[in-house]
Amino acid sequence: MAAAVIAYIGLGSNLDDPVRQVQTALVELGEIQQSCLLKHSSLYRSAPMGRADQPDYINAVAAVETALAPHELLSQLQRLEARHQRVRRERWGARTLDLDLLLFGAAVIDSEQLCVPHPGLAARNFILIPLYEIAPDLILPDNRGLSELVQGCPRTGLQRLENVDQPLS
Ligand code: PH2
Ligand code: MG
Ligand code: MG
Repeated sequence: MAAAVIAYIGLGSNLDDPVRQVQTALVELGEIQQSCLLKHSSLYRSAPMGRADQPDYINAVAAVETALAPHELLSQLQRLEARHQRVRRERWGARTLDLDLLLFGAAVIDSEQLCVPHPGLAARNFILIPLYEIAPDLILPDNRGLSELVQGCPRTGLQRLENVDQPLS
């Protein structure tokens, strides 16, 4: 693979057997062209952010090494979402699979289609805690250490799942 970078991807699902949605998506991330799945976190159950009248989410974070450009990776992620019959109904509403490009190496991108680092990263425990599990020494493009962010992050509503298959282990 030429000039590869490490991208971190947040996975989330709260519809149609969310554990299976996330497990399948982890395997599919490893099948993206010019990319390989390096690591993934445990699966976590998390209380919904946004509307409270929706099921809990299953969340995880994956590290993917890729030679794709950021927008190419984004379109691969959108293809996978579509394969999971993701229908975009409303912002922060229930979904079968959400794949968010959280970080792309040290890149800072602010385009119409893509904002990296993901704007919600520093404020969401269901991203920070799984990310910390696989990349405790990570430094964000703005030079903040992930460990600092995790220290100030409440664990409220977040539970690591112990007894489910973890595709890479
Ligand atoms: N994603 C959302 C809206 N709310 N809540 C949790 N706990 N986890 C998510 O992944 C999530 C959410 C929209 O992307
Ligand atoms: Mg999201
Ligand atoms: Mg999304």
